[in-house]
Amino acid sequence: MAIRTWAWAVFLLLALLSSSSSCRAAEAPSPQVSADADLAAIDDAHRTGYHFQPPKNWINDPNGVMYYKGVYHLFYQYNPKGAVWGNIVWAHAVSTDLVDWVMLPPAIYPTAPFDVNGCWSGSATVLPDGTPVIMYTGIDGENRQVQNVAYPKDLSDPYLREWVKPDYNPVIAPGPGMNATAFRDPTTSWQGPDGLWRLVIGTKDNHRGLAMLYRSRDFKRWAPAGRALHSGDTGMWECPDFYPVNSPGVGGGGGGTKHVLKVSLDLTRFEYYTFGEYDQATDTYVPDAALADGNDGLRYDYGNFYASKTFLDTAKQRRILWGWANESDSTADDLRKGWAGVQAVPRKVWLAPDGKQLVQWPVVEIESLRGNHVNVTDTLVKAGQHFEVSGLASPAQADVEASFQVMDLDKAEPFDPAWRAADAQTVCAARGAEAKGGVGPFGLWVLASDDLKERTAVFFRVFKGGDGGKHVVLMCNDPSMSSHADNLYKPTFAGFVDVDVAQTRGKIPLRTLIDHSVVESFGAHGKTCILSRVYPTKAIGDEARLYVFNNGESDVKVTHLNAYEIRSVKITADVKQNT
Ligand code: DQQ
Repeated sequence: MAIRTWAWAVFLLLALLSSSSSCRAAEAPSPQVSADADLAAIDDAHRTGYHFQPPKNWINDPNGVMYYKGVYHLFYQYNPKGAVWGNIVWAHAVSTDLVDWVMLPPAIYPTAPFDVNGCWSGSATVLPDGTPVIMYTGIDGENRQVQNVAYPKDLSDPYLREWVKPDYNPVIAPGPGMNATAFRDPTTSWQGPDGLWRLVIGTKDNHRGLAMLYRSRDFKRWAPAGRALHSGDTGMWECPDFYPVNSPGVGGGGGGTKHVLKVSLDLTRFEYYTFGEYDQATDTYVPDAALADGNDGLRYDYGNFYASKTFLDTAKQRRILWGWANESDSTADDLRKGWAGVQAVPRKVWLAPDGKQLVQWPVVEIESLRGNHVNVTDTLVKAGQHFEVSGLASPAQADVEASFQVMDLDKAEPFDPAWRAADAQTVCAARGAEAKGGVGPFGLWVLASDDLKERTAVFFRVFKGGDGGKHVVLMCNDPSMSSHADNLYKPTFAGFVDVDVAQTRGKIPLRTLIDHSVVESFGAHGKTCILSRVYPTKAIGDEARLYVFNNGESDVKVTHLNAYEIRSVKITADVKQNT
């Protein structure tokens, strides 16, 4: 016993000596080491807790999203070799609840002449017998963009781990006169009354973006319809998506089905959609007359959200939308971080009851992540005031649902007629969160530091004198003060919100999902959505704060606000990989 005590004393002494020497080392680090360590900690603090991202490397478009045998599949564009775009394969993750994910090995990667230079975006179709088939763009040996099919190797595996590419690929190649380097991203297929399958592929003819229609009886031989389902003077159309939504019966009609066509614009990197009538017999699509193509078109999201894709969740009879959010930092930042790109939370999407636009909402499963919450009710925020919503352990990973009520709509400034031709982003850039107004800006400061020098504003402004004398509601995301770091892209994002504030007695609801470097907001119950990427240096982890602010002349009441902590999702490796 005595020897043991003695041995312990020697051990402790040695341990103390070694720890004090390592302490000394820690007290006087070389400035470079310390700066690197600080940067690494900040980089780590920007990784998301519940927005999907793999442990490392570059990701972009969601691909082939589907539901199969009780499992949700998310494939996505992935560079297995680094944090910049390149070496593109289809990475694969599965989930039973759209919340926790199992990471699987890449499902589709270059193996054959028809995809030797990359496996780009595409879609999944579940055939009537339950067999899923993937159609994706392969970059062939001549760098042409061709469309290939892949089938599961083992239909009894609900994870669909392995995929087989038949030798008869490619099944669609660019025809004579077509632009072979702009011919990609096939949609999910649909079957017409004649039994033929249809799909569209994004392409361009000079500056005209096109959704080219193809037909097939057997999913193997595809014939061009020789025309576009729709086109627009917008440059290349990437990642088209075409799907039906049920219309509840606008204007007293009996309801019916509208078809949505969404495209991603390569030139501007934003997406827009139209919806209208699709005649199955003639394969014609006519968007509703009120809906614009291009810059003035409706968007799923007025922020950082691209290459999106929907699928029908047959388990819950809902349509789910996935979209990619790129980084807004520099390539050098991404290389240092070792990762780039996240997916927005999956959103349910449907047609608004008034038939004027689509509405989106985070899938209800996300709410299972909610933990502790704080609540604010009927709290007046006077002109120029703000208050902190305290009590959450970390508002850097939170879900905030609030409703604001404008107390004096008469204070709304007139809508400048010069803004009529402008988009919301231009208006909001001219009148950012710091510019005092009549009604607004009011809303949230998220990912804010306690000295408020870092903060991202999500807010509304209300103007009067819009069309028909109605108020105009603008929703903005202003990241101009979001970070002390340099070399960040900090665009002000904005969308108009179709809410008649005179009817709602000045009430405008807002939900914001905060996830370290993601601020994803849903205005007016999902009518206007804005996702933004920000990189605070102080407002990270437990140091982040959440505030309500009002920089307008009219008082604003927070009629209710619930802020929830959100637990991190579980991202696990596939157990079968280790066996
Ligand atoms: N990303 C893919 C293309 C697609 C683009 C390549 C959109 O198939 O057009 O990674 O982000």
